Amino acid sequence: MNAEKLFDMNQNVEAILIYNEGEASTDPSFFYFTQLSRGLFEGSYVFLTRKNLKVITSQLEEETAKSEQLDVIAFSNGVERKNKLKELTSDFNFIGINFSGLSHKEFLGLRQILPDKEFVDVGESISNLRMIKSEREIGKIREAAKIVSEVAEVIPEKLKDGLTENELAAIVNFEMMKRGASSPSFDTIAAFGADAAEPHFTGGSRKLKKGDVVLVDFGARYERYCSDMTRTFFYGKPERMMLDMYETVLKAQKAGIEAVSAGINGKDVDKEARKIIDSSKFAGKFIHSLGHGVGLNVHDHPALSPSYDFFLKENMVVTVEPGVYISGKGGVRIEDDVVVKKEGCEVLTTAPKELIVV
Ligand SMILES: [Mn+2]
Repeated sequence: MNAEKLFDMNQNVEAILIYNEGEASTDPSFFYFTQLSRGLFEGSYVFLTRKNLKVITSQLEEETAKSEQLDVIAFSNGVERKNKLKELTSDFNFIGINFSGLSHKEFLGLRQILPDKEFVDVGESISNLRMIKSEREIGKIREAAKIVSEVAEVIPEKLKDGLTENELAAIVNFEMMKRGASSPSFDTIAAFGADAAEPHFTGGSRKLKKGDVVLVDFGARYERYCSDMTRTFFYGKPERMMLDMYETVLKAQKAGIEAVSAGINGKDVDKEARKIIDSSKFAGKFIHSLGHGVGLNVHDHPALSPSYDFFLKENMVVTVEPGVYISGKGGVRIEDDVVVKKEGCEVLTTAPKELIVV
């Protein structure tokens, strides 16, 4: 996928070798190029030239790779693996690798197997490629987004006195997997009352009680692609201030979505949302960036942030997620995933956003 573009960006590189070490150091770029939706592919390589893509993997996963119409070279032991690598690279001197996708130990190992090669870092080019999604990738994110949107609609009916934050997170995870997610795309955040004032709150034993705000930030993984969405509910009648907070964040979120379009700088999108919060009584309480890219990683490039100078391009997928947080009281965040279009954007996470008081 897009290998030619990658070679255009790195004229001196003759071939590219991406290594997926496995649990300790997974390189999502391996899955970007192969689009393999099943399997672990520990200790596997993808080898790219301008015209060809080959997967080098153990016999254990040979069939999985072949079932997705990939050109596969299988090895049965470490010696065979080394020999295959030597053979494949024998005509090339300059080999691109992803410096940030490979542990130092593996790099030293690679240098030992291929001592006469020059290794060039193509990591940044890969991350630039990965920002712009193909139709196939958008299809996977769309499905991951559909799952979370459906789950958001059943959250209100699950809320009851005494439910703990961890229990709600478990329910959300179960509901996502029931609808086809392979896993959550990150640890689900379920925060009640004052805990919602902490944007990255995890691991909660607080019990739900009337008057609490309920903030749920969750994502599904579908064929390795992620969604990421936040909805905020109220359990019982909230304080006036919390209702104002909700209204302000929703207005800012809509302004952010309104501003997303190809050719617009991410920091200007951030500014459109931020000025609504900063001109309200919640000025200064929006303490993080407006959004980030989503793809094989849940926090992918680019960022929508006051300090990130970057122009959006068609088919990037980004989140729009303003929030307001008041220590001791709680917080509100509303987050959607959107695909950048030539004009405007398409919202993938379609769960309702109007105020819900259970
Ligand atoms: Mn997010």
